[in-house]
Amino acid sequence: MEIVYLGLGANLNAPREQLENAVVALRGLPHSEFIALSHHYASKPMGPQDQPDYVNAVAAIKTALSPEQLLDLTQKIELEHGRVRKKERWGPRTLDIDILLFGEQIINTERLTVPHYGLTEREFVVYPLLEIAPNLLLPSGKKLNTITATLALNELQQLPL
Ligand code: A4P
Ligand code: MG
Repeated sequence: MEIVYLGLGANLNAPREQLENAVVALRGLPHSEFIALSHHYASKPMGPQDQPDYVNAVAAIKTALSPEQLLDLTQKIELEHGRVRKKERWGPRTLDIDILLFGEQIINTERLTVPHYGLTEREFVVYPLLEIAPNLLLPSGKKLNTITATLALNELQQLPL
């Protein structure tokens, strides 16, 4: 079993409900155990600014699935939640699930880059991740909590449960 951290984001169609539904679906993943969930965080859009603010969260699971099997299932969850894949990069979405970390694995295939390429630069990933894994070591050996000194909050706001 590997510990996997998943980044969740939504900015359309009642984003907080999208995240809650995503968590229900993640709790039902086969060969996996749901272990932790951060608060929801309101965040300013990265990328095009003419889109609503996002709600982001990070979840942790333990899984015996392979990275590709997990990606198949998280993409299925995205689709079931009405996500329409658009051409515009970083455009609005009902639900986005990113595989942030998969144990200590470093993966570079056509379908998967793990650790997720934006992990350490995105305040809406780093702060919720630190909430559930304050002592996390990245596969590079770097401690995640050393990054916050240089990572602007950019109006990130923890939302009440
Ligand atoms: N893929 C590769 N590595 C991974 C991984 N570690 N996890 C591939 C998940 N998928 C991975 O993803 C495109 C392809 O990436 C997939 O087919 C998969 O094989 P996608 O979800 O279809 O495309 P995308 O999400 O539109 O593109 P991208 O570049 O992944 O966008 P991001 O980085 O997810 O950013 N602002 C705020 N405040 N909060 C947000 O959550 N999110 C985005 C999207 C933009 N702005 C945001 C937020
Ligand atoms: Mg994505």
